[in-house]
Amino acid sequence: MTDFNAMTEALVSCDAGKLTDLVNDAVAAGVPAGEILNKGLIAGMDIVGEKMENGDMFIPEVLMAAQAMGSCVEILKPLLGDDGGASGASVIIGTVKGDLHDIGKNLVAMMMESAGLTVHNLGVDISPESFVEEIKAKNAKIVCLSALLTTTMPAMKQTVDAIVEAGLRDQVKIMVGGAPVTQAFADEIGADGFAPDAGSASKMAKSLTV
Ligand code: B1M
Repeated sequence: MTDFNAMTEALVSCDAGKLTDLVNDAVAAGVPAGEILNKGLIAGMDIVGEKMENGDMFIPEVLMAAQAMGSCVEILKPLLGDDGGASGASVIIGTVKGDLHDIGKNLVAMMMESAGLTVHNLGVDISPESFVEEIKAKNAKIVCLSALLTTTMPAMKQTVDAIVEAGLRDQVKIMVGGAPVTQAFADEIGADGFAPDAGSASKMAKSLTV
């Protein structure tokens, strides 16, 4: 039986080598990639978050844990495929201005790519002006905004407002997500959709392109 606790422990202790071995072993044993992601990696990251909050882990260690998780997400990437069938519509995704968190945003991008969408991952700390420029440059049909900090949630509203001001609101659907984001917040800022995780974000993007 797969020992997900060993994975969370390896992640929390920033032991990238051990974590990679455990993930490879689980894959070889036929454990579904989504289960490895949720029960091993995301569960481990939640513990990292608690330790960070309590002052038991500091930024350099959290970064090491994040890098270890990122390497394992790369292993799981080809196995996390969706059922395809999307239109190939152009999607831009980025973490909003002031926010450097990208693991969840990259997972969302990956799931959307697997679902057949053409995803342009802009990165982190993306200003409202850059989102507007990229909508035009990539002829985007969906704009995805990610935020992990309560302090950067207002940048989501600023981005929606900038899209309205640029006269592009009717051309794009706007989706928002990230740990502190809620459906109520999405409604409040005038987004078209909120998804709590990468899987549902991918499904929602597909439904918005129909
Ligand atoms: Co940061 N951090 N961090 N951090 N960090 C959190 C978010 C925090 C909750 C930790 C804590 O205190 N418990 C806290 C935020 C508190 C708050 O605002 N309420 C916090 C803080 C305070 C900070 C700093 C301010 C710390 C400091 O400097 N004093 C600082 C801010 C830097 C900045 O952004 N300007 C900071 C820095 C960092 C690191 C750089 C060290 C690192 C990020 C590395 C990286 O991303 N490359 C980091 C990390 C790793 C975390 C935690 C531990 C993990 C985040 C993560 O990757 N989770 C996090 C605690 C936690 O979340 N438990 C924490 C795993 C990931 C798969 O989940 O990102 O939620 P998540 O994504 C999910 C969903 O949210 C959703 O799907 C994803 C997959 O299912 N989703 C979407 C995400 N985007 C979506 C978009 C969608 C739809 C769904 O549609 C468009």
